[in-house]
Amino acid sequence: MRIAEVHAYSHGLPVHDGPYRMAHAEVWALRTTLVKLVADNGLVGWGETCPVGPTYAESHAAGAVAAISEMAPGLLGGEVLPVPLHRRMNGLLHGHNYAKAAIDIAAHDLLGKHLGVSVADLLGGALADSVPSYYSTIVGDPDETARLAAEKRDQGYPRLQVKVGGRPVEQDVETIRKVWEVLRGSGVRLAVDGNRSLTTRDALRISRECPDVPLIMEQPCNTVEDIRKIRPQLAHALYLDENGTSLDAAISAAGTGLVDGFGMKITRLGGLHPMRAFRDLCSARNLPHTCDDSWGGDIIAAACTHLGATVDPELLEGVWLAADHIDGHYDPENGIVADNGHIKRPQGAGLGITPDETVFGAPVASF
Ligand code: 0XW
Ligand code: MG
Repeated sequence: MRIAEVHAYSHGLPVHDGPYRMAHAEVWALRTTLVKLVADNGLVGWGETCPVGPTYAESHAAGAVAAISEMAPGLLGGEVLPVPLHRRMNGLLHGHNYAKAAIDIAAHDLLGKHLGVSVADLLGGALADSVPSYYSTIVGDPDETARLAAEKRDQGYPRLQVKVGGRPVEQDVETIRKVWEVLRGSGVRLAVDGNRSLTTRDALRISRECPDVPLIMEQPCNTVEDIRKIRPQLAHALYLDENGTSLDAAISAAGTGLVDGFGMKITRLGGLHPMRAFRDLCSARNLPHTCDDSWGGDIIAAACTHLGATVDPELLEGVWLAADHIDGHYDPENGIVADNGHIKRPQGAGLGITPDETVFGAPVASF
């Protein structure tokens, strides 16, 4: 089976309860990029990539379309198999993992449909029919964040991620302490995500002032160097997110004992194929991790869910969905949602969802 056509679509996703606020970003609407691969046998596969604004990572919605357009002519006629596909993509464009990921996901969807197996099967096989999700708050008022924490605890989420940073650290400490008041004893795990924003001074202060709270600190500071500097002084477990920019960076962080786990994004590593290797290296080092993406609709959500289902449940921190902030679904019947804090793995071949492509309008680029 070979690639016969590549189409890119650009679709707006307003944040219906916006803004989604992180330390360095406040987003009201996102632009997602969809890829449709058509094979020479007529089968179709879908992929997606959606940066959460221009300041979260080195990725941009317009850049995704440009990068896909750069690679697409050279992909026509190529096999729909992950190893030759990645070799081709890397020969056509250096970097731009977030754009390559959309093509990689579409190829997995297509290959699964061709073979009559799910994407989870292609990734080695599912260990569960449902995966845990987690809820992520915005950087917000301490009392309001605690109220939300209680609501999400009651909805059955096994994990909560509280965003901090971009304001006086006293407010972050107050927020964490108030949230822990409502989570303590419930079994809900807590992550505190600085999204690169904290000085080493403030990250150390959060750890010192919350010694009794069994939180994990996610990407507190901007660089690996800052994180390495504070690591020996922290009283808490440390996870890397934004700095895990490649498989190479993840291997270094895991192999040198820099971190206790990862928040990981499919698009940051370049797709499901590199995520499979990441999953296995984390398993070898017994490191927990999420299987997320930064934003996006049912296509990226299905990819995260299939991947998450193949992770040792002991090591799966959760699959985050943007669905809570988006109106409607691409697949009107089998849209991906969290129910009771968990997500059912879509059934059927490939990603197991059928997007209504009229939602996306006409392609912005076709090859
Ligand atoms: C909570 N997320 C998975 C969603 C936003 O894109 C940020 C991200 C994170 O953990 O940094
Ligand atoms: Mg994070």
